[in-house]
Amino acid sequence: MTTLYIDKRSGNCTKVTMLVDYLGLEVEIVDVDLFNNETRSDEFLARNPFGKVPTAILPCGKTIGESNAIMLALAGGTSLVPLEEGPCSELYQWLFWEASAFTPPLGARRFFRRFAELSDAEIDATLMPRGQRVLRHLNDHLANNEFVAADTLTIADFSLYGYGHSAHEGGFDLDAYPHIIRWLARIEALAADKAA
Ligand SMILES: N[C@@H](CCC(=O)N[C@@H](CS)C(=O)NCC(=O)O)C(=O)O
Repeated sequence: MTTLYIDKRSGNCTKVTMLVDYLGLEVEIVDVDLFNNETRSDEFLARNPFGKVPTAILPCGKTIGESNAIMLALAGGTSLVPLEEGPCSELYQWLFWEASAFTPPLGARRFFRRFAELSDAEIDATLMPRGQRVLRHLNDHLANNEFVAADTLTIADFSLYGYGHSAHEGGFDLDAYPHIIRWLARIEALAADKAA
């Protein structure tokens, strides 16, 4: 069985728990309180020196961090990880883009507004245009694509859902991105179908 260390308030953890629910995987959940510095405890750092959630202990006994790496491990071999096209698969591109470009501005603004309770004037002013740029990019892509990385649902959809669905908590107006709104609803409907 897989053990998952998560804080439910984290969008990076949401990606993984959504996937686990979608696949109906049996996992042991260990709650970690980010805001109580539990990711910085000696015990946690001994397990994952990156000091971040999500962290997973996989059935092989290996411990890994990084939400996208965990999803690749949990969903490998399923239709959610379509790598049949080999180097022409777009999956990795979207997973790397999510971690390097999409989530940093959206996650940071959400953290500063919702959890640190900073006013807009106190938040790094570059985050809003950076966030708007990545939302525009995703919205444009979804204008012609039902899913992010393939013709069907993949882990890239879960990955971008993590901070896409909560972008409004960072002060982003999702009404400006109608294709993202429709895509979020599509992912939620597929997840709800599986749960039913
Ligand atoms: N790129 C990583 C980011 C993980 C991350 O930043 N996790 C945050 C919560 S969203 C965390 O654990 N922060 C605690 C800390 O830095 O002490 C992933 O996708 O898993």
